[in-house]
Amino acid sequence: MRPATVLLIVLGACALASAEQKADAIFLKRQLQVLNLLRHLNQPLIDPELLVFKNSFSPLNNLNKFKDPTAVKNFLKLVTEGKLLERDAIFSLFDARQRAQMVTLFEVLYGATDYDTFLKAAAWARDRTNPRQFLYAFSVALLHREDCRGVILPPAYEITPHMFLTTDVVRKAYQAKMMRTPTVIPMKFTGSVNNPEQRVAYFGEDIGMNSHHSHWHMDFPFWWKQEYTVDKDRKGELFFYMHHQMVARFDAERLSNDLPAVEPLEWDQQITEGFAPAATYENGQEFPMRPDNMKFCDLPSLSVRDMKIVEGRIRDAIASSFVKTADSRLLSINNTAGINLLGEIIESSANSVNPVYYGQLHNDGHVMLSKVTDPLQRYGVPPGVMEHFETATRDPAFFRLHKHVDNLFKLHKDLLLPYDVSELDFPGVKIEAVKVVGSCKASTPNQLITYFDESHIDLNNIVENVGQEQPVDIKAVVSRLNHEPFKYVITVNSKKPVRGIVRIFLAPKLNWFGQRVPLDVARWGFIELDRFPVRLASGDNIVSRNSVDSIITVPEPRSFSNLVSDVEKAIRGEQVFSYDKYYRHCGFPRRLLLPKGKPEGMVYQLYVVVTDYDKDIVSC
Ligand SMILES: *[C@@H]1O[C@H](CO)[C@@H](O)[C@H](O)[C@H]1NC(C)=O
Ligand SMILES: [Cu+2]
Repeated sequence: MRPATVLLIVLGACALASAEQKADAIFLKRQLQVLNLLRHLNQPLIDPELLVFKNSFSPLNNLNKFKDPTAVKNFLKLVTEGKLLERDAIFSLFDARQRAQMVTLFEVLYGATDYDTFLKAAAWARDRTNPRQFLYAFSVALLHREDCRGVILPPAYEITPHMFLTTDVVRKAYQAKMMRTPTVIPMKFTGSVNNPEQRVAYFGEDIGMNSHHSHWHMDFPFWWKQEYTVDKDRKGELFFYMHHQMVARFDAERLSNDLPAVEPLEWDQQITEGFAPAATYENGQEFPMRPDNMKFCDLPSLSVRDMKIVEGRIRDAIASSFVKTADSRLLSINNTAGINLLGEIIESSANSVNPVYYGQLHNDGHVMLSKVTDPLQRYGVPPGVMEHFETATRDPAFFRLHKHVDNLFKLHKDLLLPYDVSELDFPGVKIEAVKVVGSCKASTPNQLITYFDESHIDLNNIVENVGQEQPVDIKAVVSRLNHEPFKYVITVNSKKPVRGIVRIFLAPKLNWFGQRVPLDVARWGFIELDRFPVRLASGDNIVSRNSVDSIITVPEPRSFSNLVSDVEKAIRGEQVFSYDKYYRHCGFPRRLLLPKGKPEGMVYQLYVVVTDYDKDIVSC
């Protein structure tokens, strides 16, 4: 094996300090205010306290309470001159003008010097801004403010359910609301058995997966500026790694359904698979359908030729192992930092060393796909699902685009000199045995069980509320992949007491043709299941780790209405509300940790590595 692409990233280390604490009155109040602010986003505020802020707060009279008074003035100018995106328009992060407006609002909110100003400014801005534009700026600010640590954002699919649900469900929810009848509405995956791609729709359309993807892009915004105090270490590398894992997982789900690995998209070939989202934007415009076999088309300001030219330059950089900076310097990417430079360039993020020259291949790829059905805007068709991070993974073309992007990273990785043994070896430490054990007593060792079960989506936010009337309990129910919890039992022998990092990976044992492939080929498709530190004593150690503790995943989020009622009960002193300042919001849905497999069983290989903690650890 050429271990050239074994990744050494230690993100989990930061999460180790986590500890739950009991929420005090201040925290509870903040949590409730945030929930009230995000409720019925498309309707004007109704919470009396927030209404006061909305009507009486004057950003101009409080300029000294913002780190960036210019941002405040600029945003105010947009508001007073009526230049902001209309409330009922469709906000797109990929639209430079709409994004610039959002970033200005983000800078206002993020730069508020204390929590009160942050909240007042948010309440003031909320009804003056496009709801999703506001939501994105507010969420990113909240996730990055010290004084909001631990505050929980409700699940994305319950704040803006239109972005996650199909039209039929939305319509039934409206009916139920009008009749004031509590209702549970079943949601089906789009498409039909006539389309083989539909077999993996449960993955691409999983609400948790879509939320995760959009959350990741809020934690690592491509527009993040270096002047913001939070440093996004190795953001470009993480862009590669997160999407690489998504593609590997998609391919594992495909194999579980007898589908071959996803093919990369190419700019001058037909997009074989169409996609019909069967969904409607909040403003009533339908997400467009893309028929089978469409070709990429030139957009008014972006041509297919541009895409190929920019990609050619990226390929040149990879092959020559240098990138050209905007001020005409050459930077080597033939080193461990190269993947980060390349990631920033390909995404492209504000950190790209040369956005003019290398373009924004990934972002523009999303736009090329989202606008392919009406490229010249002859029919005023709104953008497709690929335009938004919270809807993109529904479309099989998302994975095809990301396979294409992933292959560029692979080209680069394959050109790196392999690590030598001394870089990866952990002398004196040896893994003697590994097994996985199901949580259920009757389970067979090394056999893991997956199944589908139901998950509920709280639809209270989907329909307008009239005055202060009691909400009607309306839910959607979706079928989602899940698995029985299990644990890894790893026997590690050590010659002396040491600390190690354990990494666990999984991949299907056979490819689509039923062949075993060499580990060096298979490694690119391995899914990371967990990564954690261990203390090893001398002699044999039994390392036992529960699947639910995986740092790759997060548990099911609390629903919007449960969050509200839990906080309200805690405020009244009826129950304790615990929170964790270091809670890691971002993670793959726990339910999707394992690929589906097959009813008759499917063989996977588990790959476990222990490396030297002291060499791996990144202090943060
Ligand atoms: C990358 O650097 C190594 C030495 O560290 C060298 O052997 C190799 O040829 C370089 N590769 C390229 C493509 O320059
Ligand atoms: Cu993405």
